[in-house]
Amino acid sequence: MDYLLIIIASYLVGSIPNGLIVGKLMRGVDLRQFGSKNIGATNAYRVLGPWPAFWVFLTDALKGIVGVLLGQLLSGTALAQLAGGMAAIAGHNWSIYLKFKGGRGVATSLGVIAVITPQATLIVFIVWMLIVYFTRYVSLASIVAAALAPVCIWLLGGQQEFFYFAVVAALFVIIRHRPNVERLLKGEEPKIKAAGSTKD
Ligand code: NKO
Repeated sequence: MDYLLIIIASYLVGSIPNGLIVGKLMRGVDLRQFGSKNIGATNAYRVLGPWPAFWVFLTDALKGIVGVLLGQLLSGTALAQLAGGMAAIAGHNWSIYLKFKGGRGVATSLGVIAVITPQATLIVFIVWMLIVYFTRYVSLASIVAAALAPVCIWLLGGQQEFFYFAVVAALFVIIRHRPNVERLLKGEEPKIKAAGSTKD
């Protein structure tokens, strides 16, 4: 019963489309119609600019944190925390408010692992930043960072449940980036510009 409540509550929280809300509130723009048409922080940056992107990232990551905390509050076991986190990610990716469409789950997954394994989170975040800096492909950075998460947890000797959770979360991130992967392979994925840059 606890688990059902944790999963439903976290799924509903995860479903909140922050990218859509921030876009509408701050710029009167529907992110689903511009750029990559994704509702994540990257497309918010691309279409709306750095500040809206910051808010989308923060609130999307917060949904993952809230999922874990709901598991903590309503049950307390590691498994319940992971169930809450996973339900929040699923809500973000397949939102009940968006006819089961949604985002890629990168920021929300980061929120979850930030609570359960801060050390591994720091490493994957740094790797993500380096890949974005050197290649300018955010999608590539997210895919590599996600794949690295379970490896880091394993190398750091984290709990086995955390490792399995990270494998599934990484697979979610990767499958949600399918359109990006197709564009990357065709050499058509747009690179992200540095803030304030006038270069294409
Ligand atoms: O619009 O399709 P797009 O080009 O926007 O976007 C591709 C992008 C989508 O993701 C986002 C979220 C950006 C969040 C920035 C912080 C990232 C830190 C990354 C760590 C990855 C952790 C995954 C953990 C899995 C277990 O990719």
